[in-house]
This record gives sequence, C-alpha cells and structure tokens, in this order.
Amino acid sequence: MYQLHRLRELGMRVRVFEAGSDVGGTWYWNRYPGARFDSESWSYGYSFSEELLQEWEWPEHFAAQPDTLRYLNHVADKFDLRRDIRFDSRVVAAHFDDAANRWTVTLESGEQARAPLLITALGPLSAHTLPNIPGRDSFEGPAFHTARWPREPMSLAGKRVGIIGTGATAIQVIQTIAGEVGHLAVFQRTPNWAAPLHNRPITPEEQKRIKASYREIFERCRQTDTCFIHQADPRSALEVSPEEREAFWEKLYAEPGFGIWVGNFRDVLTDPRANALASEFVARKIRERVRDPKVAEKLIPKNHGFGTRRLPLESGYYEVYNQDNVLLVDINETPIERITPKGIRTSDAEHEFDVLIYATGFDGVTGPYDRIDIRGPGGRRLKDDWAGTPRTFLGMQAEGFPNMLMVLGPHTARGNIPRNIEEIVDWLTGLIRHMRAHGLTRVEPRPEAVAEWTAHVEEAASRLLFSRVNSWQTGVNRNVEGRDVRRTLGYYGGAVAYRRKIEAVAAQGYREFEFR
Ligand code: NA7
Repeated sequence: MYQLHRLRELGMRVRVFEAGSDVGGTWYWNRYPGARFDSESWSYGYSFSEELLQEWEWPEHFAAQPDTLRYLNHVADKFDLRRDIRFDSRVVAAHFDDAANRWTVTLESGEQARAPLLITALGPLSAHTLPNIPGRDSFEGPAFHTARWPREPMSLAGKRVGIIGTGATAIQVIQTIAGEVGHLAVFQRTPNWAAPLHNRPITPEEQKRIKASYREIFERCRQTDTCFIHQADPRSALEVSPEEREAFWEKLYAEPGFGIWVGNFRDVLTDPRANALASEFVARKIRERVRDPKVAEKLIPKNHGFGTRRLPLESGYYEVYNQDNVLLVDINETPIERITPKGIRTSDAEHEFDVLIYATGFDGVTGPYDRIDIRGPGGRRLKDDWAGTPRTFLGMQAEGFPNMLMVLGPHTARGNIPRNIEEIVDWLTGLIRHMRAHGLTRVEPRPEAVAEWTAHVEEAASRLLFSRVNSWQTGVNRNVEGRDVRRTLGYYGGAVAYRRKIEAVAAQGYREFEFR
C-alpha cells in the first residue's frame, strides 16, 4: 500500500494484484481469536503521514487484529488506494520478456498484465502450510489453518477442540479460547520460550502523549538494530553480579513487549553461556506458573535457548495448563498416527474433537516466491536459483531477474516490519526516480555485488545463536519438500548497518547495479 502511494507521487501508473478480497495482508488473513501485535501499536503503524498519525487512535498498547485491519482500511481509504488494487487476483506466474524488456504477470484466472517494472510485496509469512499427516482430509468437523480462519462467526463455546502447533500463533489462540471451549487438546512438537506481553488499553492521557512524541518514537526505532523501541543493553550478562542479572531480568519480565528479547543483555542472543542463564531464568518462571511439574517440564524448551526463535509474547498462556479442560499432548512421546473422521489418533489414545485447528505456520520468506512461477531472461527460474538458499543484493533484487524489485524480500533487515517496509519502499522509490531521471529502463544487480552481499548476510547471521536453530526464520519447514535445511533468510547485521549500506549505495550512484 505504501509502495503504491509513493509510486503515484512519481506520476507512475501502478496496478496492484492482491489475492485477498480486501486490503490488510497478514491482518486480512489471520483472523483467529487472539490475533494481535506483539509490538507496541504506536511504533508499528505507518510513519509517513503526520496527519494519519494524529487522526488515528490505537485503543491498546498491542493492537488486536480487528483494530489493525480497521487501520489498514482507513489508510486505503484516506489515500484512495483501492482504485489501483485488483482484489481476488492471485498471481501465479511472472515471466520476463528479454527483447521487450517487460514483465508479464499471469493471474489464476488466466488474465495477464504487462509492465516494465515488477515489484514483489508478498509478505514473509503469507504461504501457510498444513501438516502432512495421514488422513488429514478425513476429519468430519470443521478443520482449518489459523491463517484461513472461517469468515462466518463460529462459536467454540463448549466444543471439543484440538490444536496442532505451539508457535506464536498457537499461543495467542490457546490462551484466548481455553476459557470458553469445553475441552482443548494442544499437540506440541517443540515447546517455545514465551514471555508476558503485558497489554493494556491506552488511556486518553497516554494517547495525547503518544501523539505528541511520534517523532521521538520513530527516531528511537531508527537507532535500534531491530527498529523496535527496545535496544540491547550494552552490558554482558556474564559481567554483572548474579543479583544484578536477576534484578534486570525480573524487570524485563514485568515490562510490556519485546524488551526481554531484543532489549536484553547484549550477549544473550549470541553467547551460549549468557543464553543458558537467561533460559534458566525463564524456565524458572514457567515452573512457577504451571502447577503440574511434569507439564511444566514439557513446556520448557530443551533443544534451543531462550530467544533463538521469534519470541512469542503471551497473556496467561502458561496458566491455561492449570485448567482441567486443557490437555498438553507431547507428540514426541506419543506421536500422531493419523487424523481420523472423529479426531486425532496418537500412539496411545483416540482424541475426539468437534473442531481441529492447524496452527502449523508458514513456508517463511521464500515460500511466497516459490509459489509463483517467476522466470527471468532465458526462462531462468527463481525457484531453481533459490532452491538452496536465496542470493540477492540488499534483499531488494535477485541476480538474473532484471526490473524485479522486492519489498521485504530475503536478506533485508527485519524486526519492526512497518519500519522496515517504509525504509525499503522509500529506497526503491529513490532507485526508480533515479532511473526515470536518467532515461534508464532496465536495472539488475552486478553478480559481484550479489556475491558480496550474500556472503555478508551469511556471515552476519552466523554470529547469532538463532542461526543454529530450526524455525521459519532459518527457512526450515518440514511440511514443505526440500525445506529441511537451515538457510539465512534475513539480514542480521542490524537495521542501522543495513540502512547505512543502502544509503551509501544510493549516495554513490547505484554503482552495484547495471543499468540500460
Ligand atoms: P510457527 O512459529 O512456525 O509455529 C508453527 C507450529 O506448528 C510449531 O509449533 C511447529 O512445531 C508446529 N508444527 C508444524 N508442522 C507440524 C506438524 N507436522 N506436526 C506437529 N506440529 C507441527 O508459526 P506461527 O504461525 O505460530 O508463527 C509464525 C510467525 O507469525 C511468528 O513468528 C510471528 O512472527 C507471527 P515445530 O516447532 O516445527 O516442531
């Protein structure tokens, strides 16, 4: 939406193809109960329009999905974006015609459109995946992925519900529905570390203060490596006294948002010893909150350290397991054998359900690209090029795919997504402006620039503990063929370094690109 807005400013004709029936992307598709920001609302909207900032009121510090969807609709209306968006238009192919210097985009309906420039804004988490479990289609009741929650109102009150997965999504669903369902069985393969969100409504006084300080808020986001308001503490967890460490962690655990993740001691996410101490602290919290010690142990990750996967934030998640109507099924102990017409059969029991929920995640970052047949000159397929790992320059262009520009592609800095999006869109808009000013019609990164950036991306990721752990962030999704090997899908050298790099490339006249 922001890219459309910026390109219009250049006087360009733009056509946006959107698979959904309306605007919203992630917040259009993910309508499951409890879906909400884990990021401070007031740091997570668009920053480009002062008027928009001043007129919009976030009701809560961490906005719920309906509010975010309302916000994105408001933005679409305010900037009159809909007239250039074609909804219900899933793109299935994009082929580059070398001689004509044009992309041809094909929709599911067979319709085609041609344009000199193709911009992908596919979202890193839009290709949802279902588990490959025998009998999956045999279940007689409603069964759906969280990203395809039924649009018509559906009450879960008193129902027997089974949910597969315990990622950020599942945690939001579980804590939200546990109080109303008759019975809830959670099928867990890997427990995740989670910490309290501490959400609450924004008071009128806070609203005023927020509106008066947007410039400072966004300036602060510019200074942190994740673009969140939280910045890592410069101290090492290992150099402070145990009392000091404990006090700091207690404080972080009691504070809202991602502070405990990205505002922790500087080495918690890089040094295994510091990480082990932080993990032990959070494990203790879980043990305190879950009454049955056996269940508590199952909920404590043993094979990955705190924060080495995207940290889900929770509101009463652990206490859910103290309820009589909630059962945690560790599928490592009792594997799922099949889905049956009545529910789920594990190695030791038949679980009967009225509703089955798949909170089984996404084929992250490259998945949405793999699902489109993208071909460059000579029929070169992006999917083949990226079969091992993606190769990009700045995460904004792939080698061999002229005039295809990516918003939030692989290898860009990621954290506070709207901040990342605005930065990339502004930069791409600058590149396009440069091309138009110089009469250039074709852009492609130089192979040596791609090689250098890709190597730098790999090197930066290797310093973080998360790159040794399987997750969507490291490109592992065992429900997708060939996606069982870890890859580097983001730039983890920090948003500040990323910005410095992209600004330098622009300031020096885009020398890493070949233009025609
Ligand atoms: P995640 O974080 O990828 O979580 C998916 C969950 O589903 C995770 O617990 C998986 O277990 C589980 N899963 C996936 N496939 C299976 C099968 N076949 N059997 C059992 N369990 C399975 O996705 P989310 O939607 O929760 O969150 C994605 C992002 O959205 C999140 O990081 C935020 O940025 C917002 P596993 O861990 O693979 O063993």
